[in-house]
Amino acid sequence: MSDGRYFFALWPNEAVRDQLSAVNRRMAANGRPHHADDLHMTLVFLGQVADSQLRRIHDAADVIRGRPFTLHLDRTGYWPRPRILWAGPERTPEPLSQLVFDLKNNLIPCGFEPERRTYKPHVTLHRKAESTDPGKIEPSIEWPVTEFVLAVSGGGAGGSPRYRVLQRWPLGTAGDSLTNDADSISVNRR
Ligand code: 2AM
Repeated sequence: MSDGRYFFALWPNEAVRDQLSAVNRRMAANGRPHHADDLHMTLVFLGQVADSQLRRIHDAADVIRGRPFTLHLDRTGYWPRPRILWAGPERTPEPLSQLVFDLKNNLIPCGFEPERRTYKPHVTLHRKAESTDPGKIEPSIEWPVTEFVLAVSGGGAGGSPRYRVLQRWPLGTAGDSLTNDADSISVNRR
């Protein structure tokens, strides 16, 4: 069992990340802002994973086809109990719901119980945030989603990013995966 907590997510490109960071700065929510490189939208949270499960988790993602789509991040919100300030879409696009559904479904044979709570797409901007005045993001942030990733938590010391992207899968082409080893990105065809 490795120490990190694993999750499938959407990871923003640089332009989207910069716009999210700008919204975060404008909200000035005190608390702990996420490092810009950590901004992401979780699809399915896995938690700790046994080494023996990792191969099967990759296999579950390999067969996802999905469709590219655009995510309109048009609002911020605040959840008082976890004190999280987030950005998200007013409406969940159907290809996003389908992607989450397919991932959860494919992960059942790997031993993961699907989360029962309704999926609420959000990008956490700030933790331990003071109550802020959530509202619309105008103009909305247009996020062209063309891939999903497997990421793991573990860093975060000394203000460095907390999360690391392990692997990327393009949407629309089942069976191809993009590995992201340090700074080199290559395409694996199985
Ligand atoms: P959050 O941003 O709403 O806290 C890595 O920790 C990612 O997984 C974060 O995006 C976090 O969501 C999410 N996450 C952490 N613990 C979780 C849990 N128990 N259930 C669902 N998602 C979780």
